[in-house]
Amino acid sequence: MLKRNFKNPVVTRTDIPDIHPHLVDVSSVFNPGAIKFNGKYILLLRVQNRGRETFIVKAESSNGIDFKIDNKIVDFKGIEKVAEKIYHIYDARITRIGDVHYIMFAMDMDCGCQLGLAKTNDFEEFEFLGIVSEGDIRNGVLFPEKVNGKYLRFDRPNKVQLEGGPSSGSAICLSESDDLLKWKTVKPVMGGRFHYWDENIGSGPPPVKTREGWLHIYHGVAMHFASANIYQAGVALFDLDDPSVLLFRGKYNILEPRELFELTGQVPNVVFPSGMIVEDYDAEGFASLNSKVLVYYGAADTVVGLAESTIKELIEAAKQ
Ligand code: BMA
Repeated sequence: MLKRNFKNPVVTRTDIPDIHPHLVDVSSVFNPGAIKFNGKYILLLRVQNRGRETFIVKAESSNGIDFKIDNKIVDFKGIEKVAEKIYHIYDARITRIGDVHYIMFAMDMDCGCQLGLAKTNDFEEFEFLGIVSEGDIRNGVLFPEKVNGKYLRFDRPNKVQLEGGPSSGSAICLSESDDLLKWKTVKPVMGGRFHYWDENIGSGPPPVKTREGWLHIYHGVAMHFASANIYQAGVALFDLDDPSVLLFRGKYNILEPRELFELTGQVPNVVFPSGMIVEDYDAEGFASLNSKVLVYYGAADTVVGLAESTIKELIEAAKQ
């Protein structure tokens, strides 16, 4: 039900300039965070080199479709002070709270996957604020405002499926914090639906405030096929005053791998939504019903796709 942009994929490996010594003739670019800042569409891309190392690189556009890629790697100042080895940072999600933009990302470390938090005021300088998780966890997405006096996020604890293999999880949790640094799990708010399209799940882009609730796009993995897991996107609505309450959850996915660039690549059969830009908000800060919505997603862990919808259509899909 999301409509793909006809220029898809909108960012591919050949768009990434060589950034010596880390990024030369890169392998892939996917799972971007997205936000509109000073009228420009910003992506924080996950770029992977041939050593399968990943780096975050910024891209900018004036129309949301044609992106100019920075010729430097995002430097999260202060991250070098982390004593333990960080193998990768990836899958950045961007949330504006007040005038500050926060970036939450996954960090692969020996102790498992952690969530890191950084902030920026201008998308030029980035300050690393710390590791904001304990245990193996991924897909952390901050809410754009405090609710009942607390900062909130959705996150997704990993459960290891195969020894040494990729880990995923089947429950999205709500967590709360007073300072954005120390977090406490409130409770699991949405589980996987065994036998259907979303058996394992994780948050996509950060939740969006609408008159009908917190609108949340997430990814679901169908794991009951013989040779490949299928990653799709779906949508749910959570209560505005108590986001631990799931109001509606679409029965059908809203985007599934169909195009060749989604079906084949490093990891076949993957659409992984990670960035969402809402064009219009009303005077009280709610996303307008008729607002256009741009959803940026990683396709086959290889390229970046763009698909469009409206707030109204997404709410309807959640209620279906
Ligand atoms: C998930 C994460 C994503 C990745 C997806 C598909 O578990 O690792 O970063 O895009 O799998 O491989």
